[in-house]
Amino acid sequence: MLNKLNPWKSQNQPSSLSDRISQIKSQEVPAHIAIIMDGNGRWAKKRSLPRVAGHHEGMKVVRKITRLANKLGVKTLTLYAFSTENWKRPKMEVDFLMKLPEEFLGTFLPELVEENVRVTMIGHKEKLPAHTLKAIEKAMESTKDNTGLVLNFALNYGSRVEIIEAVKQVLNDVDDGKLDRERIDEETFSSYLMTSGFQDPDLLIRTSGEIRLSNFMLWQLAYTEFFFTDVLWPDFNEEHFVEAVEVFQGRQRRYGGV
Ligand code: V07
Repeated sequence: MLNKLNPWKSQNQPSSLSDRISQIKSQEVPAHIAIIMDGNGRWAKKRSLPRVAGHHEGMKVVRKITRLANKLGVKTLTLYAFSTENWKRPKMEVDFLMKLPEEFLGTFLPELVEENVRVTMIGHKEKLPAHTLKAIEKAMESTKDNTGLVLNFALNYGSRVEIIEAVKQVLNDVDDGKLDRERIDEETFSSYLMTSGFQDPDLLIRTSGEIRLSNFMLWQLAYTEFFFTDVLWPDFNEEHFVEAVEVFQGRQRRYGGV
């Protein structure tokens, strides 16, 4: 690729990751990136390992990508960690997954605090085990005043239920006279969703070759750019993330003029 920043650099030489990062930062960086982190089970199967080994490896990738997103100046990173459908998996797998937030935060929370990252969550808290919720609430509390990257975990999240709950709340507020039905527009309705206060994602990444949304942020993704890759989430690295952002910026340039 042509190196626009440094004309002295050989143009046949591949750009280093740090060059690509500087290049990205000199352009418009997607403010909100959402990721469907798929392919952990398949990664494990390929290695004859139990599925949970894939989930554990996937958790390490979350750290790497969080650091990089923060470095790039991304404002919000939403990660789909557990869907409402995932309860149907074997109990031992669900139990393992529900321990990952504690493990992740047990070692990574000090760095998140240090790096000015704010931890948030969307999804239904009620069904989560107490130990899981406790760890997440501690992280949210100790990072609530941070002003850097917002690291938003979607946990026990499903978009259709989110929309139905929002409709019910809108109806309640209309019945109670708190909301004028004529004032219901896109912005008002958005404020009833779990993502109230977040801007819509600019870029959605889904790993592992599946080309579908799987009930993730259906309303919020209406105008989002999609990046699908065959790479399995545990194999997803800094280069892959940088590539997704480069592709996003390329698309912005192409229709940016009109
Ligand atoms: C989970 C690892 C990533 C791949 C996808 C499935 C498995 C990090 C968290 C997490 C959640 C909340 C929080 C801090 C960390 C997590 C689950 C699964 C359920 F505050 N990774 N990860 N939670 N996986």
